[in-house]
Amino acid sequence: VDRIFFHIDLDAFFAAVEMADNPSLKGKPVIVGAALGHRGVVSTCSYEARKYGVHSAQAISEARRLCPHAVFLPVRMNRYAEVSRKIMIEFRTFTPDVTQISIDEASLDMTGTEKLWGNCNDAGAKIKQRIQEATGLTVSIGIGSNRYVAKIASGLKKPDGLVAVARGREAEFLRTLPLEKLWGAGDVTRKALKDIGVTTIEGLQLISHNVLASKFGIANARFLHEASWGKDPGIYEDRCKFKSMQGERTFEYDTIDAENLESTLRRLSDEIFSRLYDSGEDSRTLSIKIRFSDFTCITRQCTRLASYRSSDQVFEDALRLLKGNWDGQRPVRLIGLGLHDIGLHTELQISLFPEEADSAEKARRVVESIKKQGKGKLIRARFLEQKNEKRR
Ligand code: TTP
Ligand code: MG
Repeated sequence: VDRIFFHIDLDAFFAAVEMADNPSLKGKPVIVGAALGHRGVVSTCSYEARKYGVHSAQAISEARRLCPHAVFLPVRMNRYAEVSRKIMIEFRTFTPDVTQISIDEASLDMTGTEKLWGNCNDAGAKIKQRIQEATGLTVSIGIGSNRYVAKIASGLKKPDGLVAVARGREAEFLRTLPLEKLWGAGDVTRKALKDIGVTTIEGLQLISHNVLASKFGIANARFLHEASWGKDPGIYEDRCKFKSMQGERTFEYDTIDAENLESTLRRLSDEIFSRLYDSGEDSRTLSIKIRFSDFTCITRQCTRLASYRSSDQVFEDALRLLKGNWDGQRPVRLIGLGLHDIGLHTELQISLFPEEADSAEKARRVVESIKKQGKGKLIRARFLEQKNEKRR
């Protein structure tokens, strides 16, 4: 099949969130970064501020010199993360195949969605409208037959851009761009390319593979060559390979105390699920690891139909695996818990269980918000009970 990818990047993300939250800032140069009077750098700035030469990673003092009348704001990372999560959820209503690249950027596989959303211009317009309605923010979209071309296209008409590269025109599209736009080739690479007489993307397309390889090594040469022809050198491949999150505890003394093992698994479940939740990604595969006193080790895993939505679900499966694989006799030295195949790939299943997802998600949010307000540590009721019992 002919595949189609959308690369979406928010415009002036942190600054745009500040402006959406405080409309009186609209139209003004807004600079988000290190707090007033502190040394540090600009995280980002509104497009109004960019006219004065302000940009990300610049010293705040320099930004202040270039644009003294700008509104300077500190970074509110929790708020941006919250908006980011909301945006990623909206993206997933357009396709289940969303690869989050950074806090404000995602690569969407939109293959086969024409019947739902129309041609790519229509689909792009719908995504823009949806994000605008949900958050008040604008996005720039690049569309292409692979993730690499889509990524490059997304940056060409910022802000509020939409650039679609026609299938079969990838190499031609790349040729029209200056070498600086070749994603993955930074200053150092460009300088080295200049040494061998390459100053344009067309030059890179035409140079002999051997010359390139002798300068950069085979792998880098392949990257540059493919990129210059508008083929995806696999820029997000490592993200598509599914990740794991794991934790483990080694006991001070080898133990056969079932309650101890259980409460350790409980804590590991909370810890790992919390990390998964923060990542905004999903998993439906769990494993436990048990290392016995003689150092032999077993791992067991299970896979659910739908993604884990709460640490209770994680604990439930972990406990079942423990009970099925430990006789209660062999002393345990270490216990571990892992979630696997982590990605953004199980969203379709979530909508099969809307109520379950909703209530677990809500409970989770309450816990998170209490944690953030610093209202003391939330302790599970059963731990309190245990403590009380011991006191009695
Ligand atoms: P970008 O997408 O690179 O920048 P942007 O969204 O502000 O502007 P645009 O995409 O329209 O060019 O980065 C996303 C956010 O990441 C940005 O809003 C702030 C943060 N960031 C930093 O904190 N430091 C940096 O050096 C960069 C580049 C970004
Ligand atoms: Mg951005």
